[in-house]
Amino acid sequence: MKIYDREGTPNAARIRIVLAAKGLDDSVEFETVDLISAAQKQPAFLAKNPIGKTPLLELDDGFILSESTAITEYLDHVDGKPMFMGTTPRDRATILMMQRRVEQLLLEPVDDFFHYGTPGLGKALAPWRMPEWDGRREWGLRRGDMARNGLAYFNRVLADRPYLALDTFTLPDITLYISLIFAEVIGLISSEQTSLAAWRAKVDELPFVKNRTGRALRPEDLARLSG
Ligand SMILES: N[C@@H](CCC(=O)N[C@@H](CS)C(=O)NCC(=O)O)C(=O)O
Repeated sequence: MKIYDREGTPNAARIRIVLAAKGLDDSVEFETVDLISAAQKQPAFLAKNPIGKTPLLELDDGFILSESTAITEYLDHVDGKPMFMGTTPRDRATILMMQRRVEQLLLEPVDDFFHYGTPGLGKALAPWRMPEWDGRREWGLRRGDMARNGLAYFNRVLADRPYLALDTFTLPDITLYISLIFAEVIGLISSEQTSLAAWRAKVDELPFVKNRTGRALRPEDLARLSG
């Protein structure tokens, strides 16, 4: 089994958390994709994922999956003991409902703010993610406002429950966690979000979150992003 991703990126972390929780790290070969040079938009990668995004899972028989939710669904079920996707009809449905909320209200606006409201991943990716058009930056900033509203919403949700969907850590918690890291890096987190901060500190200590592989950006990526 092979995973194509880039160390330290938010969606890579989603899958690496699942792999760590399932004890699958040693069964996986990682192939790093240089997102900053737009390798994910070149024909070799587009042949595997026409959307041109990581992570991507490739099985030994050539079966390919993209989209973190779909990859998580697959990985979570390979041992017949789903930890993140729920088992009863109500739990599964609640997980998917909250998952969609986190993506729509937080992860997607944060991603848009990063790519449209800031220099994003830089010049090589600009033709795909940061093309210049009238109002581009304003739209990015508005998506940043939406992300702030999303943060306020999840802060309220977590004021009186331990995790987003169930009493245990499930798929939408993974998505919220990586969204918080992403939002923090680009300066969207406010000190008023105390429930989120407490929840984040608790999740930081979960062994499969703490011990996941590929936590940090590669030094060369850091240098290119800050240069
Ligand atoms: N909906 C996708 C989002 C994947 C995504 O946005 N991945 C980022 C890395 S964190 C990426 O490949 N960005 C490069 C690009 O947009 O070209 C998923 O759930 O996996």
